[in-house]
Amino acid sequence: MEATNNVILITGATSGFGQATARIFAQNGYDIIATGRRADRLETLKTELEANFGVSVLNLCFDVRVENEVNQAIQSIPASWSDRLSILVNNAGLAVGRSPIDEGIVDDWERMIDTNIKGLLYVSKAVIPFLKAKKSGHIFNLGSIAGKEVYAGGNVYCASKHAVDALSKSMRIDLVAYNIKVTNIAPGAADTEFSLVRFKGDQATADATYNGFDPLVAEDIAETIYFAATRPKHVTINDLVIMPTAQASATVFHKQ
Ligand code: NDP
Ligand code: 8X3
Repeated sequence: MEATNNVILITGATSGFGQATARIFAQNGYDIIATGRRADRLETLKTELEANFGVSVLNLCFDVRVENEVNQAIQSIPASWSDRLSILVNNAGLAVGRSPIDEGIVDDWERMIDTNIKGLLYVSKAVIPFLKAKKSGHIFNLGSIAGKEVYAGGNVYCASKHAVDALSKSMRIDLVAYNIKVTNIAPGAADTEFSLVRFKGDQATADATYNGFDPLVAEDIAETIYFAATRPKHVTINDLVIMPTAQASATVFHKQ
């Protein structure tokens, strides 16, 4: 039987926002293209989603920083999937370190710039032709409150998310003639693996990030993406800042 489900491609589906987004779209009948570097996690997710929701999951294991890996992976998508691809979620990203600018580690800077900016560009360039061909589609870019404001030690991460913010605005202009919606999602503090990655496996420091208040959870962002993706054809939600209730800005928290 010919597959008819819409398809969503999510980068960074092995954890956090990406994984929760895969789950909510699968629950609502989308076939999922799940990507990330950790193949074992992709396999576990595929087994779970196919068993629980009766959808199909195509796993693509690649590093968004490596342009030819991105291109090979995207070009390997069978036409029976790419023809139905309607949503791209550019979610893969990370912060590494939180040092004053002069104490920053160059390798950390490069990981953030290569993943958050260049990776998003490589994936977008490879996927957009599928959407353009259909003259419809929806791209979600995971920005951050760090793409709207800056904070001490946030320097390069904030710069990378300001770049995502600018790219969301630019993509919207470049793609409007093709009926392609672009939504920038800018969350505040969310309890995922983000802080564990930022603090290089230091669990105590990662946990301390969320002490004394209720942070966002991955499902809060997944539900928001699903809401924005299911507005009527003539409506685009351009930009959403989503904060924990106890967080008023990048730096102002009400902690108990
Ligand atoms: P997680 O660490 O839980 O998830 C990050 C995901 O990105 C993982 O699936 C990881 O997969 C993937 N990823 C990272 N580097 C690469 C790479 N080089 N190639 C392919 N995939 C990669 O973090 P979140 O879910 O919190 O973060 C998702 C996005 O949301 C990021 O862009 C982050 O900057 C942004 N964000 C997070 C906030 C937070 O407080 N949590 C707030 C605002 C924005 P794998 O390791 O398997 O490759
Ligand atoms: C992640 C949120 O405040 O740590 O983008 O930058 S923050």
